[in-house]
Amino acid sequence: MAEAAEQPQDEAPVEAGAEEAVKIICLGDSAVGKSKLLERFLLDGFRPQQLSTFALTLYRHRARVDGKAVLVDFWDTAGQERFQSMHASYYHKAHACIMVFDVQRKVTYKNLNNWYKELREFRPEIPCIVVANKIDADMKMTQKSFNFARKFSLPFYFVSAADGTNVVKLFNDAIKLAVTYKQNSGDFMDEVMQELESFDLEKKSENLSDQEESFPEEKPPSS
Ligand SMILES: Nc1nc2c(ncn2[C@@H]2O[C@H](COP(=O)(O)OP(=O)(O)OP(=O)(O)O)[C@@H](O)[C@H]2O)c(=O)[nH]1
Ligand SMILES: [Mg+2]
Repeated sequence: MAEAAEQPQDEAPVEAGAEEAVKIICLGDSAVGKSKLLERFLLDGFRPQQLSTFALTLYRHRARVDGKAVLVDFWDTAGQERFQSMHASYYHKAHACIMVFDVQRKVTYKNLNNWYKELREFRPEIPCIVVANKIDADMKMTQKSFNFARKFSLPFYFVSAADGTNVVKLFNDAIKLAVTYKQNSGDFMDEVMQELESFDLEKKSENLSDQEESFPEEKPPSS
């Protein structure tokens, strides 16, 4: 069962019982169905009406991968342009990405180029799944070839949040990819971040020991 988390966090802490924690982001234009897909997966339901996501909604989910308990933070981001300034935080320390378009609106497919470009600026190597949503509304679309995924060698799924087609498979595969990525991460940006963080820590502890040394030892008062 999922819980809506209140505050965005940098990285999910590995809670008691969980052996791994990953962050998965859902990206794509407004109204392509990101929230509905998450709702279908996490709550196994679909309500046709809902407000467009305001900035961000976080969901925490517990999963099992190869017998290990995994804590998953899903970041259901807002596709509306007015939330552009939030994007850097969406990508920060993400381990996998689900990029959605709406088979009924060509512009949302075209805009994958922009989403993908931005994703790669922030996260050059994380796994990314391309998702064609709303196939229930037009099954003929599954006969069409969408070259975007092939061009970048990305996995591609036809799904429907409305009737549930492929939704469980999509999210379970995304979780597996995120865990594998985190465990084998040779991501250059991750390494740079880790270096910087430990460099900062070293500097702080050096400063601390300098200070310690400069304090004269306390002597008992003489007399
Ligand atoms: N027919 C059909 N409609 C869908 C499907 N998924 C979503 N919708 C509809 O598309 C609309 C937008 O869905 P949302 O999930 O709110 O879209 P979103 O991508 O989260 O949009 P933002 O939060 O604005 O970024 C809603 O009216 C849904 O009912 C689907 O699989 N089939
Ligand atoms: Mg939404």
